[in-house]
Amino acid sequence: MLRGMSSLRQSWWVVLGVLVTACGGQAKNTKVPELPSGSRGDIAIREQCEGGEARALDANADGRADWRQVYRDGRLRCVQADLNFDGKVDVTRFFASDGESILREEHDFDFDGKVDQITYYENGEAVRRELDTNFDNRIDTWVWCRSNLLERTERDRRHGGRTDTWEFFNQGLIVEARYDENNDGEPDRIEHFENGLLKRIEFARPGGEPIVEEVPPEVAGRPERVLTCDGSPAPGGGSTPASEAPPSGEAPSSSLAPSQPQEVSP
Ligand SMILES: [Ca+2]
Ligand SMILES: [Ca+2]
Ligand SMILES: [Ca+2]
Ligand SMILES: [Ca+2]
Repeated sequence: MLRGMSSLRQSWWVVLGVLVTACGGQAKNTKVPELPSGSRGDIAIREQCEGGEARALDANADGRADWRQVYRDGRLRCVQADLNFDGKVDVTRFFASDGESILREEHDFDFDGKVDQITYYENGEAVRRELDTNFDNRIDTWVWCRSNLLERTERDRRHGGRTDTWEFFNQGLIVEARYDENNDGEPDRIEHFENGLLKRIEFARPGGEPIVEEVPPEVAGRPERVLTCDGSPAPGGGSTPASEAPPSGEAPSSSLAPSQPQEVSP
């Protein structure tokens, strides 16, 4: 059971890794992807991709635009890319009024025309991420990050339409996980970790003190690892908290720059 919880925690992260890998395929663009439900971001920003001065580019020189840039007052505010040349936008990047600072990025990893991940940036660093890990067009994982290390997550593990798991991290290493096992919207099982090892579990009891169960090291399973915001390997191997600040989270390098693009009419 304990190990089951541990593997559950890491399983969605493996999903993210698969998503990122899937993106590595190729890049065309006419249709803008749908946003999944459950996103907590400001969707007004999507207007940045409309109007303005649009430039369309043809990255694979097949005579069809697969790349679109939208400028306002001479500054770049939106880039849309069709990475697999199927006519649907797969990556959209939004920029602040300076035309350089990235604000938000949307990815459609499985090329079905629906956004699967939204990443929010502050000062060039990814600070928040929303994922639809099972591709049902509903966000099920909300992630908060600092210096590319996990800080906090909320997850809808059962894909029932509401949060049932809350996790808290210290420099990417889990310290507490709360689960709503009986599906009443409130956590009723709280796991406490020390140095990544499960130490104690509290079971909530209606109208009474929680039952606390100490977890002996021999049944605690393997220690959790440091988790990064972008799924990349943690600094220092990831088995202990990072002792120094890791490189700040850079924008995912989803090869947003077409090689030798040829301009075509928007
Ligand atoms: Ca596409
Ligand atoms: Ca999708
Ligand atoms: Ca989902
Ligand atoms: Ca509950």
